[in-house]
Amino acid sequence: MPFDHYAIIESTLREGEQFSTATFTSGQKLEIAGLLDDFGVEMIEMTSPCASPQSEADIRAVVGAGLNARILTHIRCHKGDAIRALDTGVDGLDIVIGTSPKLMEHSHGKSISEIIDLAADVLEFVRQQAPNTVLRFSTEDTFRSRESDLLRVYLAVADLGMVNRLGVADTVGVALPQQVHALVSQLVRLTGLDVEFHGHNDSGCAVANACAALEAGATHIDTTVLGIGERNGITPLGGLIARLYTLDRAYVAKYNLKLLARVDHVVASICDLEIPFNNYITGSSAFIHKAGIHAKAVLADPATYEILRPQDFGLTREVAIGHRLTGWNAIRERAVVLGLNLDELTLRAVTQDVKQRADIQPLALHEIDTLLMAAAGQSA
Ligand code: HCA
Ligand code: CU
Repeated sequence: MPFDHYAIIESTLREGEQFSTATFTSGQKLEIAGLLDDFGVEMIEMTSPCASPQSEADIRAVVGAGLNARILTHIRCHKGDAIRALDTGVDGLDIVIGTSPKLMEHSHGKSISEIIDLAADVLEFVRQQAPNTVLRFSTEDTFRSRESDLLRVYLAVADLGMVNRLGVADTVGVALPQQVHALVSQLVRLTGLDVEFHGHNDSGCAVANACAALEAGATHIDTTVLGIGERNGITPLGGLIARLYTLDRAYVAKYNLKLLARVDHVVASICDLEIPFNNYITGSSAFIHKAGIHAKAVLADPATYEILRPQDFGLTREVAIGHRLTGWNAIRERAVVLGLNLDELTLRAVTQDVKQRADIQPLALHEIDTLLMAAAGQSA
């Protein structure tokens, strides 16, 4: 099964650093890397050492932290970048070059033949310098590149026999799951190499596209915490986990799921963000049930309306009862919690009272408690 053998390349410390409000201090990078390692991601990708002196020092610090996760850095297809990257002691290099007509014209100005020659030159050089370093070659803006150009580049790179992994990048978040599936399947079939998927979320398909990539045989998925990255970011770590968990909990059993909320909160706070209310798993409303019909069923069996079990993530569900959509089963549950033994008629009467009051303004829990206790006093 494709989902049995995949690895997460966690790029909060690379793609995530490209998010508008992200500027990580060295201490914060070590904290985030440590948390991600405890969570169990297989690889952590860091900003190129060529970005700034601190970026280079931070890679060395994270490499020196002795984590289980392999540490990668992300560089241009450039010998000078590769020399500096190898010198930091990272386990792998993620090399990228644009292949779409737009990036060929405005990013580096090279033709496809020149890209292939450059890739051969750089990859052969890196392989000579570092026979054991894990090497990945990716095209940037893959899904706006011409298919014939992509195949020329990927097949030429695969033929060199120098790289461990090919990467495909939906740089502008334009790809559909079917397109991702078709390209990844083709690369797996034609090259037999590991394939990595990196997907932006501009049009809301980043999680679906990552899932499609895995279905097609991709071995590595790029994520960031909360999905932070350029513009509105990439596949979020929690979103990928939610997607795979709902296919089969076994697919994410290798991760320490109870740490996800902490990871999300730490990165949100460092970036001065609120976790969105509708965030996968850790959003404030992810496990709140409201309508009476939902509340009744969830109280009987949470699986009626819950595909993710909050307790697996160290979280709890909430049944909201102080609103006009409430039902008497939910009110009864509250009475039971309070140790009140009320008959159905009384509970229904309290429920009607709550609905009427909530038409004006939702009630806080303590207000419902007061109504329930008053009803208990009267019926005693
Ligand atoms: C970017 C580069 C990149 C690279 C992805 C990769 C993208 O535009 O900043 O190397 O897999 O989205 O193409 O993040
Ligand atoms: Cu990106």
